[in-house]
Amino acid sequence: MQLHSFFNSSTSYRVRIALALKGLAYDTLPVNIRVGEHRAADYVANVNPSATVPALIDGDFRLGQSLAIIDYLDQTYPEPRLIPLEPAVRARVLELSTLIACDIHPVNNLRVLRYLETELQVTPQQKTAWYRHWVAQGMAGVERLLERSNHGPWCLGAQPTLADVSLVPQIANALRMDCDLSAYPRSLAVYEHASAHPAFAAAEPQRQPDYVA
Ligand SMILES: N[C@@H](CCC(=O)N[C@@H](CS)C(=O)NCC(=O)O)C(=O)O
Repeated sequence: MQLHSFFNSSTSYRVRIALALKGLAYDTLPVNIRVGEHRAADYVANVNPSATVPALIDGDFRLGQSLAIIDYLDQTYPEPRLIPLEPAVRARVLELSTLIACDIHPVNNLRVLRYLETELQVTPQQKTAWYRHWVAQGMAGVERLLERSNHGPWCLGAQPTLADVSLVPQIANALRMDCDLSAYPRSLAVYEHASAHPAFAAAEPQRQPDYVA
């Protein structure tokens, strides 16, 4: 398998964690989103019509959208399962994962931040305020979900799931942007626990071949 990935992309980070948890070997094909490689005509036409990273190549099969990729991996390589089968547990995992993937990540994505800067001409301070506002609002929701359902050490039980795979990159991004996360102790405890896990560590941005400091 091959993964079109950018080291600092949290959606690529999700897929890297899933691949590592499942012990699947893959080659990284770096796509530098800072210089717009994800919008190159060939990439959009032949790899990922969403014009984003990540994209997975498995033989002739090409797939974008991190949650769809992880679901595909879960169907094709079910051990360990990241999206549980039992309906109520599965729903809890998807509830937490989609809060991150659909509510927090999209409003703080690179293209949104660049639009704020270049089209709406907000100041750097306003851009940072925007970023931190949506992290705070979203992470408060994550923390409330964990207060209801988290008994540690992972988000929803004794094994990592898509919820952890989604949460860890989101927290890593928020820390990189100097967000104050002290109000989310359960989320931070999961993050600390995951950081010591080899699969989560292997997927970290600084361990990727395209990493630049
Ligand atoms: N919903 C998509 C989002 C993909 C996405 O937006 N990825 C970001 C990197 S984390 C990207 O390619 N950004 C490029 C841009 O915003 O121009 C997924 O989960 O794969």
